[in-house]
Amino acid sequence: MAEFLVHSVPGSPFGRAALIALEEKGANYRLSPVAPGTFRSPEHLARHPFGRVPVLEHQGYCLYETQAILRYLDRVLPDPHLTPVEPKAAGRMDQVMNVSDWYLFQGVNNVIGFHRIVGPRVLGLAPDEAAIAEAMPKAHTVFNELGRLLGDSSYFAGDTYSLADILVAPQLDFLAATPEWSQLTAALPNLIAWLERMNARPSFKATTWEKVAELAKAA
Ligand SMILES: N[C@@H](CCC(=O)N[C@@H](CS)C(=O)NCC(=O)O)C(=O)O
Repeated sequence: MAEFLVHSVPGSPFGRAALIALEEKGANYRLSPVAPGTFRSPEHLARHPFGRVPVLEHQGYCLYETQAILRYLDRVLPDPHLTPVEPKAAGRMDQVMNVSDWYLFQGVNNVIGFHRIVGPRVLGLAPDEAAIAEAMPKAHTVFNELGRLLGDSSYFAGDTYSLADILVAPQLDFLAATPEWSQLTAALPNLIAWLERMNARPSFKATTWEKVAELAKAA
C-alpha cells in the first residue's frame, strides 16, 4: 500500500507541486483522482471544506493547502532537504511562495490560465478575452517581480533548489502554454531559462498533465 495518498486532478498546478515534492523525495505515493464536478461533493468537502485540491493523506493524517503539504513533506521526508538552512535564503523561499499564491495564482493564473486552458480544455468554454486583457497588467507586475527576485540565481532561494521552485514552476508552466507567455516573458530570459531547467527535472517530467492523467486512469 502507498504511504502517501494525494487527492488531485490532472492539470492542477497546486496538485502538481505536491506530486513533484513526492517525486523529488522518491516517496511511495498514489493518486486518488477527484473527478471534475465532484469538488463540492460531501465526500470531498469532508477532506477539504473549501472544495479544492490537492489534499494529502499520510498515516491517517489529512492535510490541505499546498504550502502546508510541501512543508509537511519536507519535514517527514527530509532527504533531499528542500528548505534552505541559511535564514536569508529561507526568507526568500517563503516570500516567493507567498507571491505565487497571492499574486501569481490570484488574478493571473486563475484568470489567464483558466480562460485559456481549463475553460476550453476541461469545460468546453470559449476564452473570455476581456477578462484576459484585464489581467495582463497584473500579470506583467508579477512576472517582472519574479524575474527580479530570481535575478542571476539558479533557483529562487539562490543556489539551492527549494519548495519555492516547486510551487512556482507548475503555475508558470501552465501559463507557458498560453499565447500571453511570450509577451509576459519578452524581457525575462532568466525566467524562461529557469522554467526550462525545472521542466528538465525527472520530477517535472513525471507529473505533466498527461502523466497525471495516466495515473488517474490507472487508479
Ligand atoms: N490555496 C489552495 C489553492 C488550491 C486550488 O485553488 N486548487 C484548484 C486547482 S489548481 C482548485 O481546486 N480549484 C477548484 C475550484 O476552484 O473550485 C492550495 O494552496 O492548495
